[in-house]
Amino acid sequence: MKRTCRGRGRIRAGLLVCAAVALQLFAGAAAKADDGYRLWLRYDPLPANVVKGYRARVSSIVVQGESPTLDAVRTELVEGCAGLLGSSVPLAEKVERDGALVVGTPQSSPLINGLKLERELTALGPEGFRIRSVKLGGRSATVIASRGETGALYGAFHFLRLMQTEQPVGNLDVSQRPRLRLRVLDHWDNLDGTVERGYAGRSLWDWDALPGRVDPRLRDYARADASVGINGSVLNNVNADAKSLSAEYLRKTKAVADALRPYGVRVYLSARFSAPMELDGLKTADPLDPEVAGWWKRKADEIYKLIPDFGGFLVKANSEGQPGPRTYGRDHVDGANMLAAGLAPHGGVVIWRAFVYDAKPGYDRAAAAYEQLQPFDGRFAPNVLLQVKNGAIDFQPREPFHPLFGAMPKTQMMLEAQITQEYLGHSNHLVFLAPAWREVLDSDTRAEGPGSTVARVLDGSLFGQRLTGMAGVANTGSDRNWTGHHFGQANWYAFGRLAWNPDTPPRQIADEWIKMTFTHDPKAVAAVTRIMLESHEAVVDYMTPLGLHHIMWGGHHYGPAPWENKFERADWNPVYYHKADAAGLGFDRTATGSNAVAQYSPAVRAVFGDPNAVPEKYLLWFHHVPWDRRMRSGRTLWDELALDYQRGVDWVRAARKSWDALSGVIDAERHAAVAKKLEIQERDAVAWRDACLLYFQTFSKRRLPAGVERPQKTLAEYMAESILDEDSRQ
Ligand code: GCV
Repeated sequence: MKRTCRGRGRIRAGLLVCAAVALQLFAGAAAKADDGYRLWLRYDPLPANVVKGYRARVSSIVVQGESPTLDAVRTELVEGCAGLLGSSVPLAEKVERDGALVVGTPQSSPLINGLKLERELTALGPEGFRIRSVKLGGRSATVIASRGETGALYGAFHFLRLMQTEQPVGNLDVSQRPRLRLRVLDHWDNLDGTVERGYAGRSLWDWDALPGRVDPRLRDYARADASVGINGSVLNNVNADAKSLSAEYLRKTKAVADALRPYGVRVYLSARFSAPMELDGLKTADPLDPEVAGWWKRKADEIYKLIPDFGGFLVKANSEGQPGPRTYGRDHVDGANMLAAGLAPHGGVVIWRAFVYDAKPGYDRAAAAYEQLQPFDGRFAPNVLLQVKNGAIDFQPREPFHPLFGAMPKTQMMLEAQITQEYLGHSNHLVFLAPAWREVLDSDTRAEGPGSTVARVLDGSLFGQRLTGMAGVANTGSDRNWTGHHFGQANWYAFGRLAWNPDTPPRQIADEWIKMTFTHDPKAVAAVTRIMLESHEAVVDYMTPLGLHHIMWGGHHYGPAPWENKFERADWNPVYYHKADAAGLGFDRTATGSNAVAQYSPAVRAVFGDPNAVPEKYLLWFHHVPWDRRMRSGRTLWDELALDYQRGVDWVRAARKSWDALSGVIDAERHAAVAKKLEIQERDAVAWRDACLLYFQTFSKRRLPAGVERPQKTLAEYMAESILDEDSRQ
């Protein structure tokens, strides 16, 4: 990558280069300033009175030392400060006036070295940072220091965020370190440029053009990641093509790794378990075969020669048709540990997915992962992590926490969240996912008594796991605004913020993101915050209230199809999940049914397993209950269900009104784009309500309660075709 903003003796020249680079950053953004390309790193000028306060604090930028990451720090601060403050802030070699911003590590910066911060920086680790207002040689300065250059970059982004959100920067004393070590985006990107479950255009990686041409957009991707602390990127789909491990594709991956590295983003690859057979004609991929183990070891050596900081392999094994150790009569531990042995000498990890389920007749899919993996607790190698989806089915609008959390104390466990909205209206519906993720993170597994939250399983404070992490299935693509829906950007942002600190309140995340992305207008911020914070609950209301799940149209998973029963595999059919009949609704996972509830610790089981104790939001997940069951509101189940669906529709209408009222505050282009999406969302919410209620009514045989609108179409019409039409694809 081209070096920018050089140091000693070349400050003026460096500044010009920086300014040029600054203009190039988000090149093309200039043509359409508010097309969403700049994400939350817009750096548009702050109001004059705010700038006045910051000017004295930010009068020069001092980043001593030379490296691609330090260049990135310089470039970001030069552009960010110039943009926010409305005029350039010079780079300097030393502190010559009040208001210097001094950034770096004790190794790179004699100024920072002189501050004797080693002990505190060591405690914060190479990605943590310290920001302090200090006196340097009698001048006031702000120091952003870290033990590692990536930490210094994170600190620079933190400082910029303070200004972007108009926070005081006068008397700073901030210490931060990430709670989780691996903060990774999983891209389900195929080598042909398509993205599985991607709704924002094509893949960001142009495999055909790589390694010769590296899209400059990759740097903006890396900047966005770094700005929220994301430090890893799995480039290819977990439904992996063995070719991604071929010498040809590894050279392409190296080019991507080189582009992301300055921003602290390491690349990982999804590994197809049968790759030794497909790439080199081995007779088997049996993990206990020495030839196979040797192949993987040599492959790891080959990769690390090209990419010394390669993160490791993500593996979907023996799931949905993918090969794995069980294909060869071995188990998950045999498979994961064999791969781990090849990566260990290089410091790489294996991220083994727990999304495994078999097509056994009469079983409960929600119980499958636990059955298959829990018995292996304590047997995975030290560089293996088990990546567990938030719930036991599959990224549903709402799921109770996965029973594996808390059940494998001797296994290093990561959370897999889905940022892309496979089951949540694709890139058409406005759904802010931070509250949903917090619901899982805050869930109490009770594994070690009260307070044994999923967040504490993940960060190692409950069981002492050394490797920690969180992965998010990315929602990025080649669309100009990256995520299809402008509000999809908020979920990318929120994922990074929660992976950095799983305790971050969703309200804070929304507030920051809105101010950085849309507006500082207090009324508008309040209105948009409200829309965002309420949105997840509303989508659950109009899609799957009270614990319903997986009742989407098959295949594309967009829109309602609770009637669907066409797939050969029972557990791919909505009817398998809701079990509606004349007696009632819901999946009995108690002792009278599948007894999957027994996989939770006794204290949790006692709550989830009791229809009178379970939170009603999970009622139909665990229980089959009569249509006339009295709910806590005093209403019957049928009436409650119907009113929940209606409430979801009402919410979308109210959100549309609130959004319309912001037309003068939000720029016209993004305002109109979001308004159009909300229109689709309302149409879809109505379809969800009508289709589900009409269908469930064929079992309940009850009238719709007062307050629920008459359906707009007949059940036959809804069943005739999915709502994923041309409009829904935009
Ligand atoms: C990548 C669900 C999705 C699949 C996905 C799978 C997984 O089944 O529908 O597209 O495959 O989850 O997480 O592996």
